[in-house]
Amino acid sequence: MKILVVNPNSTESMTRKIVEAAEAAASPGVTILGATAAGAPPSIEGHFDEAMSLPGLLAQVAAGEEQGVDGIVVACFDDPGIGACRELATGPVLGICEAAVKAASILATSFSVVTTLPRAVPVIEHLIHGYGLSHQCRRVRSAAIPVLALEEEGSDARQKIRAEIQRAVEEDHCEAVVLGCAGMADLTTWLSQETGIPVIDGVSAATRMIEALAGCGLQTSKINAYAHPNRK
Ligand code: 5HY
Repeated sequence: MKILVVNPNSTESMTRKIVEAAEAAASPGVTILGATAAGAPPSIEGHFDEAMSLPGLLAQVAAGEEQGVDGIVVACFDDPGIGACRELATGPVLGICEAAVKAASILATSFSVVTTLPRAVPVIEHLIHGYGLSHQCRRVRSAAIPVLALEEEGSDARQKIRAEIQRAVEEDHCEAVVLGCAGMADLTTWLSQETGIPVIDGVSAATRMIEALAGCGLQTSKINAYAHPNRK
């Protein structure tokens, strides 16, 4: 089985981190093909960056289709371009926000999300509403860190995320916490140990969910909405 894991931003160090998390989650015999969106912004922080990431993201999805991948993970917590990716793809496609919050909804009756910048909060709230899980989401919080702070040696990003998770536990009375950025994937175990609450990373969750769906021989429906794009 081959699973394409695409980082829709253009920061290679984040792609490496994402691929490591996906490979750690995947079963033996599953090959993770990592990809970075060429020409995309170095980080996705809001609607404009998200739009600018789409051409590079979709080019990688098309290349993955050429390689015959069995499923695709879109490794950005904004879940950018999921519908368009599903139109191009044969196998299942899943964004890390959808994967993480749906996993959280099974593991707990309530969860909070900790993401990077305040401007990401309404984007994620809107996604969670669309996934029908607002009633289980206590709050979407921001650690007030730029996405690329997660790539800086010696930054205090991890401490800020830990502190925000601790506030979520104390104030939101949530039963689980979701990490709201692909770049946090390498912090999952440490954060859970430090805070004493289940912490869910969307890269790992999405990888295993795609593996499960593809393993059942399931593919994206081509009846109507996700049919291949019309030729013009
Ligand atoms: C992400 N941005 O997962 C999102 C999340 C965020 O470049 N990768 C990004 O923090 O907005």
